[in-house]
Amino acid sequence: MFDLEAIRKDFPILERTVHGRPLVYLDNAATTQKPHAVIDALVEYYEHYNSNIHRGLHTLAEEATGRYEEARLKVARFINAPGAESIIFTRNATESINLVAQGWGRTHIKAGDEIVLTIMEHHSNFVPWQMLAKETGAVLRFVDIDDEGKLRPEDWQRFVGERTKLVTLTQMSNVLGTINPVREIGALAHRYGALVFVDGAQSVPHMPVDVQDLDCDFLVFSSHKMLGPTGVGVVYARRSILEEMTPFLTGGHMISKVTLEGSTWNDLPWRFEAGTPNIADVIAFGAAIDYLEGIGMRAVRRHEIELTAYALQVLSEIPDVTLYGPKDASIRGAAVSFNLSDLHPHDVGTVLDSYGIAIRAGHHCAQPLMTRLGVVATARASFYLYNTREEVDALAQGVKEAAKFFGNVIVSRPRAGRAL
Ligand code: C6P
Repeated sequence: MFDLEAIRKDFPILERTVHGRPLVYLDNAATTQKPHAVIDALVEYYEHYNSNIHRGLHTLAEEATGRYEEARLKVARFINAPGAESIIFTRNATESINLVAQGWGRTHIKAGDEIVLTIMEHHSNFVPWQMLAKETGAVLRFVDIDDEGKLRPEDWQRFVGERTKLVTLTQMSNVLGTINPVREIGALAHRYGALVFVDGAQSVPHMPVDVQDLDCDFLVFSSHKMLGPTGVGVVYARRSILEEMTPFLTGGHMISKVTLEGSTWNDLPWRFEAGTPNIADVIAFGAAIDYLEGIGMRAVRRHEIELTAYALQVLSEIPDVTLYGPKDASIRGAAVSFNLSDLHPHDVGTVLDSYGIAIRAGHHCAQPLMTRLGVVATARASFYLYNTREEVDALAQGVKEAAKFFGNVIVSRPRAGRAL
């Protein structure tokens, strides 16, 4: 059963106040709060078995190694990866993308090859490929969106073809909330022998994701966006692809043998984890996955659909609010971007903060998308499993207060903004 009151009690930070008001935390697409179970796992590691892993033979080292590798198994099960050797720990989703762009891209992408992306990509799933294209002479092709912020099948069907070597796209937009048809696009890419890279930074925390069902070649995401600590990212890749990839970082721990003439690499997945890893945070990430599995990802998704539908409804009733992204909450995620007349979203965010409401305002690391929308920035509220309808009401009330506060400067609908 989805017991919202009990869930909220698991998150100590939700008890705090901001500017004398209860915290309303609606910045979950940036990072999420942590339950006691995750915080306790960190403390337990440092108080009871702090040790380096894979190196020592003593009890502490064995305990830490066991728990670290157990977290890898949990991650593999969570996304239904065929084996734990397909799971590599990095620092964040951004590093995960760079690992693939460098480790796979540099050896497999040649001049004239095409990499297909979408206009809604986060900079982290854009800049590494842009760099790779510059280095190799490959061509980037961007699939556009329709008026509701969705990809049009006729567009990606037109863009994917004989020259495509990689299709890389987000499964859920951090700005529009759009959920992309990754399986269908991937099937087309595979027909042309291209690989499929999925940015799951926003999808994996919020909905069931099964890499075998998606039939993707790579999937990346971050622990901190799914109740886990900062400093842990994940690469999932098919084993056969990992076998052929070059290590991104080299040095200790990732080698098999080092001589003056050269080095050979460790087995998978350790070949891609150079140096002492982020042991405590990986173990606590395992606790975050246990927590999410205890609630159930279907239940998380159901709750977010309800909240998003409600948020879209109440925000759309406020005069001068422009909403971006699909209108139907059942086909989108819980990141809701909006603008209030032609106010700068930073001003809206500042007023909301004075009521204890945390949202994000800015370009959300998606400047090409902002350009496409004809805006420089948006305000964004993003929900998670612990958010309530009352918090959505507080958001709507705060936006109305912002409208009142800046009343004198609100003269019309946004000049630059193009509603999606
Ligand atoms: N988006 C947001 O507020 P990192 O920072 O490496 O953990 O995740 C990068 C990233 C990659 N892809 C998508 C779709 C993302 O949303 C993010 C992070 C945050 O929207 C911080 S900019």
